[in-house]
Amino acid sequence: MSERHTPTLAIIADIHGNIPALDATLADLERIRPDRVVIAGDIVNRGPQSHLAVERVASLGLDVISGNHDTWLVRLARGEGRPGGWESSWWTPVRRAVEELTPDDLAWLNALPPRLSVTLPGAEPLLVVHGSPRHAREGMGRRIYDEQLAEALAGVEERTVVGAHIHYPWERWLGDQHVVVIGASGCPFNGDINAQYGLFTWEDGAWRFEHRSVPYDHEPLYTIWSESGYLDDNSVAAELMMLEHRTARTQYVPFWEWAEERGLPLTRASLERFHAERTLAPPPPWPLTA
Ligand SMILES: [Mn+2]
Repeated sequence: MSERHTPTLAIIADIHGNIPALDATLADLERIRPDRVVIAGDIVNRGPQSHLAVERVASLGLDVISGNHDTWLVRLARGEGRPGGWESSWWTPVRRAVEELTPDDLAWLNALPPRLSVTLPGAEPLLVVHGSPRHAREGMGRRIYDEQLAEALAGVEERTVVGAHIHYPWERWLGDQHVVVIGASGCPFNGDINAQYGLFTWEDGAWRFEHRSVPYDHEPLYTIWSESGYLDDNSVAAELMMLEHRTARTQYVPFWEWAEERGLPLTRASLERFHAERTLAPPPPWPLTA
C-alpha cells in the first residue's frame, strides 16, 4: 500500500530587505520540500536590501501577495503621500529603500495582489493575507478583540486564515475559523532573532500550524547595513531598525509614538531619554499555554 501524501504549505512574510534571513528560510525549506511556498508580503523596507529582496523573490516564481510596506514604497516612489520632513535624517532609511527600487521592481510590486486563496489537492482552501482580510495594516494577533476580528473576517469562506504583519507568531480560533499569524523572516519582534516562517500540514481534516525558527549569521547583514549608506546622516531611525534586529523587539514605531505623544523631536537626545525611561514589556508568550 502506498503512503498517502500529506499536503504541506510554507508561508514566509516580512522579509524586509534582509537577504541573509531569506536565504536561511529557503535553506530550511530545501530540506522540508513543502508542496507550495507563498510569500505573504513586506518584502521591502526596514532592512538594507530592498532591491535585492524584490529581485530574489521575483526570481523564485512563487505566489506572492503585497504587504503594507510594499504598497507604501510604491506610493512614495511616485511622490505620493510623502511625510513631512521627508528629506530629514529620520526618513533616510526609507528614502534609501525607495531609491534602491528600479522601475521594474516598482512595477512588479505594484502588480501584487493583496490576498490569495491557496488550494492544494486533498486539503481545504486556506486564505493568505498580510494583515487581516480587510486591511494590510490590521494584525490578527493578541491586540485585536474577537468582535473586531469577526468584522475583519466578514465574508471570508475559508476556515483557515493566515496573516503576518505583527512580526510574532499567534494562533486563535473564532467560531470554526482558525486564524494564524506567522513569525517574521527578516525582522521578528518576538525576542527571537532567528528567521521565522509558518509551515502548514493538512492532518485529520484541518490545517496544523508549525512555527519555524531558523538560526543564521547576522554579521553579514550588519556589514551590508554599514556599507550600504543606510547609517549615513547619523539617522536615528536607521539605528533603531538595526537595534530591532539585534533585540528582535519593536523599537522604531514605539520610539516614534513615544516622541509624538510628548511633542519631542525625533532626535538622538530624545532617543536617549526614550531608552532611559522605557521599560520593555516581555515578549509575547509562545507557544500559547492554557
Ligand atoms: Mn512587516
